[in-house]
Amino acid sequence: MSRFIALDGPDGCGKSTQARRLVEALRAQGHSVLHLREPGSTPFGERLREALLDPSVGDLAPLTEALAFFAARRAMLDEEVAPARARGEIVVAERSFLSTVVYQGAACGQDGVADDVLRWITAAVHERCRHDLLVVLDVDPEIAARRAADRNPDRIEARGVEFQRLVRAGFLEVVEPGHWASGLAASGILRVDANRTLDEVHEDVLRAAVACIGEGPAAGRP
Ligand code: T5A
Repeated sequence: MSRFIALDGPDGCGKSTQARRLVEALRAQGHSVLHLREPGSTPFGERLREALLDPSVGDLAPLTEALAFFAARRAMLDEEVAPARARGEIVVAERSFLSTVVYQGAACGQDGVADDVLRWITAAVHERCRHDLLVVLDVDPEIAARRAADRNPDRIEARGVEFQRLVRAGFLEVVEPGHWASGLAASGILRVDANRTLDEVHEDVLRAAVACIGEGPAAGRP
């Protein structure tokens, strides 16, 4: 039975590592799983990713960034997610629209893209293809920065730990029950404490994914 699951959270929360482990665990259980990342996973999306993360591109207005992330997202939904769902596969993606809501919205304060604009574009981009489960890996920015200390920061990571504090606060807002974003994922949005060991985080992520896969199909879902 097809499911669309995304792992999201601040920079360095461990989502790439956890996505890899989740994909391996689900495949070991016999599921057919497609592993994607945002932005990216299509030729168009990977080109946009290169531009969006390139420090030499410099500053962009939050709306400019948001539209580019949404463009890459829609291409991924059309070219990768929808066909995989039609084949009955499970899709595990790194990041989701929550990142745009947080990074280009809440974390930019007064300059951020207005919430009602983000809500409208999200609904339009996901009109035919929605998530089943969104997992937010919540991490202390200092811990995340230490984990990623040996890497060269990309254009967005270069905004530093203060920006990551705003990003974390933004993710904590979207996981609140009643936030409009949870209405776009059939099994809702789950916060997982990602300050713990890799194994502890993996256990929670896998449990949530297995529960989501075990739930009956939602109306209209393949
Ligand atoms: N962005 C993205 C937006 O602004 N808007 C959007 O709409 C979207 C989609 C690219 C950037 O774009 C922004 C957000 C980002 O700034 P990205 O490639 O996902 O997105 O960038 P990062 O989040 O920076 O990805 P990273 O690969 O750097 O971080 P991960 O995936 O969170 O972390 P991971 O798994 O690579 O782990 C980092 C290190 O920590 C260790 C790992 O082994 C690794 O060495 N680690 C742990 N160590 C101990 N305990 C744990 N629990 C650990 N978890 C991980």
